[in-house]
Amino acid sequence: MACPVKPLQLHLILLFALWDVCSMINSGMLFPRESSSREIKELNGLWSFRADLSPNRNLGFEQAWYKRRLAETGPVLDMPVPASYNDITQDPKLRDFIGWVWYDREVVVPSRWVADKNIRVVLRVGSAHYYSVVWVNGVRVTEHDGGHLPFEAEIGGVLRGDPAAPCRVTIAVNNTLTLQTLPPGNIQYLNDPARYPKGYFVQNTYFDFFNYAGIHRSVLLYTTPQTYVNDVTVVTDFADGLGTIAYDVAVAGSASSNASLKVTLTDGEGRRVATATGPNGGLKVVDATLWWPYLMHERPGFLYNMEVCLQVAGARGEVLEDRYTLPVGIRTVKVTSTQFLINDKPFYFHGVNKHEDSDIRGKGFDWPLVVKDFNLMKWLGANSFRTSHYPYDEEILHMCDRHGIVVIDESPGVGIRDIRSFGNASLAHHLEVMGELVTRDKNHPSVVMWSVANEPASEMPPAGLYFETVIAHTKALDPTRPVTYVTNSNYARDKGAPFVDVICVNSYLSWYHDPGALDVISLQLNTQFEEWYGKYKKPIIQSEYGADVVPGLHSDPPVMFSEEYQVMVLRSYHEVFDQKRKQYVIGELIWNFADFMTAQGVTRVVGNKKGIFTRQRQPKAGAYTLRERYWRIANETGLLPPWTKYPCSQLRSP
Ligand code: GCB
Repeated sequence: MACPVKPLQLHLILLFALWDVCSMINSGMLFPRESSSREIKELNGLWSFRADLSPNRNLGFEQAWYKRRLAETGPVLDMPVPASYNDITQDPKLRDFIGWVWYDREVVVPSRWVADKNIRVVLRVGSAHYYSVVWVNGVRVTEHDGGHLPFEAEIGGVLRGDPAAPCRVTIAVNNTLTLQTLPPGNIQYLNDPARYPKGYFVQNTYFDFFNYAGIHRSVLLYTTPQTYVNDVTVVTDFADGLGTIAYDVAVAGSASSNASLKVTLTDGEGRRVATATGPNGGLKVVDATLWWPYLMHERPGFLYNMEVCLQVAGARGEVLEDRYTLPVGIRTVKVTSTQFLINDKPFYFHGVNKHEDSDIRGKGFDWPLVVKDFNLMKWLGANSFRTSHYPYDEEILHMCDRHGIVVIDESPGVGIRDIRSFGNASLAHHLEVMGELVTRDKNHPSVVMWSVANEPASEMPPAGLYFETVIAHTKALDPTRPVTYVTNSNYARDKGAPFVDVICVNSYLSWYHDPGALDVISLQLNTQFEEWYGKYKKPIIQSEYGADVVPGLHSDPPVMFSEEYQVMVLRSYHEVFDQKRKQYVIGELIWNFADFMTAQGVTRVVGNKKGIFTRQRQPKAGAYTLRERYWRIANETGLLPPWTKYPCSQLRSP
């Protein structure tokens, strides 16, 4: 039964959700960093693991598996963390498993952390997909709804309860999606006894990537003093060479009202360039070096370090300190009706869409893969990417900050296509997720825009109020960045388009529409742009376009799935981009950077093959086409250091 959203109900929900989100924001989610007052202990490596294969998937809770070592309640597997569990074994049941899986491991905690009552010990999970419950020594310490953002719990109290006990961390993770989760999904029981065994069910999803699950990002313990820097927010600006950093520090803990704060800004060489005192204020930087995107400036990704030093008097009059250092890039972002401006200069997105996806690891974070991908993006001449279709590991955003790669930061709002996913519960959760995302990523200079969703059913009547609310809420959380969602609907029927700052449109001309008809791309793409711009007078990014390629398949004249066909699709799109980027098209993001795994289906040949790189990161012909183009655009529009001038002689034609 459809659940239409009523305006009054919606606004009440919004109020509650806002309150929730604000209290969440106050709780802070600073990236863990070591300092003279903070230590970190990583819990990555091998954990014990068991999938709950019982018919109702609830045996683990019924038998309280969290009360003892997992190995004491049944057979366990070795499971690496971080990693998706799906592709680690040869068992198809585990690859396609839906329900609760259980992880545990014991950790040696330095005795000083437990003995010293001035120390807070925090357990942090970078992300686990989708729903998590966490116990320490059998005590439930937190739970989290959502598969792509961090969560944490202070566990010092539990550890001090029995200082002699080893610290056992148990995490139960459930990948079941509902119409109210982000992304949404639903479980369907197939009850025909002639065709399916008793209790048979499938999980339907409305997105095009494998629903990898498990503990996907680092798990760690970190310490802070009892009165500590809980959050930092910076907003930067500049005028006439003078950079300004407005900062706001949230302090938490018993002595927070007596804390004194000092903020020191240093440059790349460690020279002090500005100082301030108090929980909020401004830093002025004379002759500021701005943060610039890769290929837009000779010195991209410049970061200052902002150290916050908090001091309180201890019980015996001693000074207790907390120090936290935040990298800060000084830059501005603005949008006009035809341009995207970074530091008041037009910025053209020539980039990619990505996925967190690779062989064996699934969506598990992996440094070699991350660094390889950055090298490939730089090789390609890409200056930007969209975190399609969920927030990525924060380490990736740190890389973007340092390398000047510009990011459109997307929420996991992908596949909102069922009318029931526009109801109040979904909306409240979407607002909460935007709160978590903005709290985590607000200080990254590389993040220039929020994307609240990908290809929702934005033509459905509730979509207008729904997205007006989500977008207004996101802007309230962060008034400094534009907000968009990515659409594939029709320009005239799209209910949310009036509320976005930038139109992001996906289209697969000569692929899903008019398959094989390369000759219609130019006309249809031109019409697409003119209609969207004519109606909304907002700058447009072609946020997806592309074609599947089975690597090594050749055909001339080109046919679908051959390397030549992908090249022709790209070239046909590029001709139109080149006309329209003189007017209001502000970017092009290829779908996709690399091949990635999907659910099985008749249109997917072991996953989606629209990558310009294979899943193993080898270039297809389209990669060379794109490389030639991106470097040419960069050479035309950027101010490149001499070593990056693209040597055209090295171009290889497909
Ligand atoms: C889209 C989706 C993306 C898909 C892609 C495709 O529009 O946004 O998630 O993977 O099309 O290849 O079908």
